[in-house]
Amino acid sequence: EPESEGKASRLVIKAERSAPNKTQGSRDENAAKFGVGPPGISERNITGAPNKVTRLDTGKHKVLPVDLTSNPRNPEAPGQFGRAAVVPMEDELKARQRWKEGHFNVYLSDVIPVDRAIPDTRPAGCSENLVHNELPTTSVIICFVDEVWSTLLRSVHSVLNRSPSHLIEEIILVDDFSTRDYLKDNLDKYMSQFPKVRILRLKERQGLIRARLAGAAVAKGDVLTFLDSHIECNVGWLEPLLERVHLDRKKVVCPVIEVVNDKDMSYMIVDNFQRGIFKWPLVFGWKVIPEDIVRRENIKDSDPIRCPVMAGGLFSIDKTYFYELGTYDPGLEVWGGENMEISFKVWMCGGEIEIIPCSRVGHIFRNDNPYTFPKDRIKTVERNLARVAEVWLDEYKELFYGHGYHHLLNKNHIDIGDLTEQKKLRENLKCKNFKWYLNNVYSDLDAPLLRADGLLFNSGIRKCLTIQNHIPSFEVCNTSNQIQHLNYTWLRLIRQQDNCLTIMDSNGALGLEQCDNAKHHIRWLHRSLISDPLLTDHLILEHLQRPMCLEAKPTEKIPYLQLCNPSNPFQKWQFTNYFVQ
Ligand code: LR7
Ligand code: MN
Repeated sequence: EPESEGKASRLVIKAERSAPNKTQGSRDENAAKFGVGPPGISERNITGAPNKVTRLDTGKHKVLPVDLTSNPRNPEAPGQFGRAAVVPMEDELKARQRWKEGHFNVYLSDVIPVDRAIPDTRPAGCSENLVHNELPTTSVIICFVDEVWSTLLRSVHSVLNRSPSHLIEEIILVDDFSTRDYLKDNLDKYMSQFPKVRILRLKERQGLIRARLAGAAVAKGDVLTFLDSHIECNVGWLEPLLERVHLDRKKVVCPVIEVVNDKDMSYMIVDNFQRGIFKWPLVFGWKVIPEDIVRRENIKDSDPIRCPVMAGGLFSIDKTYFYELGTYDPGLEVWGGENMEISFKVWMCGGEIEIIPCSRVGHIFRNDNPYTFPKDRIKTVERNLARVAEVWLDEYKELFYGHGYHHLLNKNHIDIGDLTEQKKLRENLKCKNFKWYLNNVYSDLDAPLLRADGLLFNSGIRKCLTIQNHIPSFEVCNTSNQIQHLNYTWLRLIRQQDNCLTIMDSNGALGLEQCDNAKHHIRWLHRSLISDPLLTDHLILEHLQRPMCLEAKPTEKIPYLQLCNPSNPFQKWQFTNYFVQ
């Protein structure tokens, strides 16, 4: 007895945020069904990979031609041609102190020319591509809050210097209520030398989502092009984006996002063939199309890449189409999740999202936001994601909540706001459902609706849990017996239709009660949720102070809760099918 108690109290619930490893249920059928895709989407067995980047000067990549379009006045300047810049020894302390102004090397940004040249990193052939004469014009919308001066300027210069002027209707800088003096006092004067640049000042902090909407509302171009405020547009970045929108106004297109190194400000080329994807719980990432697929389907490095989701910051969209889609959900706050929302909306409501490899834009990736959040950052993003899940994921929202977001189901804990408008919009637009999206757009995602199902077998009495008239008992296992069929859900409920297995009284007797995803006292830990390898076959009621296990007592008809004991076979349970390990 003491032995088992000691074990039990050491039990730790596994961190749910570490996504499940492998799926048993194969989704190959779905992949095979996929027919609409251009190269790069219809593949099977795509293996995940981070957004790998390769330094330009490592010698692994061929030397790239430099950007001559900006014809640098000062070829020897630090950071020129996208080279790494170096902080002089005597200024190291200063550079370190200034890091926090932007969470990147602000010192170096300030010494690099605001109109520096960068290497033309486009795949071969891009510079010879032809585009239509009558391309739509675009309004470039750059939102910022407390952006570093030199970086904001470099963003604007790169747009002006590397875009055909007749295609730029305007550049709208949306100041999301910055607090820094140089942005309030000097920006208008600096930008007044560029007639196309307009500054829109928001009266209070809106967050990037509503700031973009404010920019869109005053935009006069045919196409909206959103950019972050710490980017460098590369040679010929704009024409291929507009060409694509011109060919099909429902294409929402992104440049390849390259990396401006946060430490030395060098311009780094990224690997080819990367798709924007997400993992549960709606975490954005990149996934390389495997080499054999690229070979078999003869994908060229300049071919558009269809993406299940976009990164969020850099894209072009036809303005009237953006409004047809109802823009972003204006109920999203400050930062995060809006890329998921627009991506699901575009795909499910008749559009497409593509990365255009001939269009390339460098972006400074930072480890931290250099601005403050009006409310808690984590809570803001969680709430945004919950809104997206509620509106777009249908029954698959259980996978979202089941990957570490159970607490969002507790309505007392969080208010995700009113969703009526968003749901109505989805209906009015006659959008397809999330299952369609999974089958047709993102077939390589593991998305089993349940963790496990089938019969629940007890190793001790070698019988199956049977539920008749709301009363659990045991009978000889029989697959054709419907009252033995159970689901084990992402919210960790053991469910038969609308009824869930629960504890009935203080003696530990089991019974059934109405299922409700918000109820935490009916959740059971099993298998991959339990860190103790000796207890993974057990079913542990989650909410109790001291972990208690479901046990089949050979002497009783009804299962009971008992102290967990790793070696007790009457506490070991197995479902017929597991969809995650
Ligand atoms: O409250 C705010 N108001 C703003 O105007 C917060 C931010 N902003 C501005 C900010 O100054 C910046 O220009 O909005 C822009 C984006 O904010 P970042 O740079 O802090 O975001 P990020 O680059 O870390 O994050 C990515 O995900 C965000 C999720 O909401 C946005 O979609 C960003 O645009 C997006 N950036 C990219 O897609 C670039 C590539 C990153 C990747 C992958
Ligand atoms: Mn950014």
